[in-house]
Amino acid sequence: MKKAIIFGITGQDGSYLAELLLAKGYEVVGITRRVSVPTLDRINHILQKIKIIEGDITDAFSVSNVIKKEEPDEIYNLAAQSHVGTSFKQPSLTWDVTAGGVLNILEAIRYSGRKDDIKFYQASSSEMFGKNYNLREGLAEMIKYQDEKTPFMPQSPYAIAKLAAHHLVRNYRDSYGIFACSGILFNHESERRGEKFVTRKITKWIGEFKKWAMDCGYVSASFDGDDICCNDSRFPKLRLGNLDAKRDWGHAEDYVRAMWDMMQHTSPNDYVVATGETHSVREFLQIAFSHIGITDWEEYVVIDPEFYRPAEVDYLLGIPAKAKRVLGWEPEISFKQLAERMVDSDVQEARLQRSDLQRV
Ligand code: NAP
Ligand code: F7E
Repeated sequence: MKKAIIFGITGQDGSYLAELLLAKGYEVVGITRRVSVPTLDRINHILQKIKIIEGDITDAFSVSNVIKKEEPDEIYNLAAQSHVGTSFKQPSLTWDVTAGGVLNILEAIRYSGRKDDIKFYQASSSEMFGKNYNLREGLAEMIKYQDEKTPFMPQSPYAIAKLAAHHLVRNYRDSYGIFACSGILFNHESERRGEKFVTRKITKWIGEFKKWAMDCGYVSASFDGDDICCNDSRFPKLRLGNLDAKRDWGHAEDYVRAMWDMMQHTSPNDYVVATGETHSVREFLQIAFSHIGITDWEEYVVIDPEFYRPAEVDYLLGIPAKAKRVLGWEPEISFKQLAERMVDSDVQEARLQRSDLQRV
């Protein structure tokens, strides 16, 4: 039986990866940080099958102790301060966790006495490309894209920390022969996505709005100032930032498969993991709202400068040709399926909540 350690097991990807590894017969050890309230919601359903150890990747001692004691075959590092907007407000913490934490793990592997027996996966990000892209001819026009050969030009403290970590991984692979690979993952979402990321923020709002509208009859909904007014109660509009940003959005379930595939290959390497399609935030809004029967979504959204970033990444479209060629990996869940699954899940979740929580 193989043993894997997952740093970041309580996050979106950590929960899906833990499920995948359990299904493949792994012994799974998850590292969770001490918090004042439990953050185990995403892994509650598998808690009996995994081992949880308290630790923090910014604490080099706890990282090296757990690696020495558990003697894993594989280590997946999914831990990070992963919100780009937050990284502008907390750059130092973002750096310590997202870059420094990776150095702690790599050093711990190097001095574990088992450096040739441990494989390491690092969660790199398409944010590292920032403003850069390559061009190739499409049917009607030139297509902008990113792949493993696109130069990096990060646009946020988060992306810069991820890029430092990315280079550390390559350097430890070259310098010490550690089996270390990075998945350059483009945006991936799911029903378990954090609520501050734009897709989930939208679908969560839709779920709560639908519940509220149904509770109050929704026969005479009208717009009143900033909020939506229905009979005698109001519902705040959805406040968003830049709707023109384009992202290559896939489903997290598909992407954790790619992580495992990389670790099973005979040699370590870096791979772009993406769908090969790009869509704007507007397109996501259109699909998500029309899934509950609303076609004029603009009436429900307010643009709020609070959600604009000091520097933006305007366009991401990843070409996963290397992952397909070398690993045989391909995504299975489409953009439309992703958006509709997220809406269905949030509509269902809101339905289970008490109706008066939504009223203001
Ligand atoms: P997520 O939901 O934000 O999960 C992040 C995880 O990191 C959580 O388990 C969090 O623990 C943990 N963590 C944060 N600080 C830590 C610390 N100091 N010590 C130990 N653990 C810590 O992120 P995700 O969407 O699953 O993404 C997984 C990884 O892939 C991240 O590294 C992210 O940057 C990267 N990535 C994500 C995407 C994407 O689109 N999802 C794309 C490219 C790369 P708590 O639960 O306690 O907060
Ligand atoms: O923003 C725009 C925002 O926060 C997507 C992380 O997983 O993927 C993620 O980073 C776009 C941006 O994701 C709001 O300006 C508009 O252009 O959902 P997001 P992200 O910044 O692309 C990469 C690959 C990672 O590695 C990261 O860890 O949507 N946007 N209005 C908004 N974004 C947010 N969050 N909130 C808004 O209200």
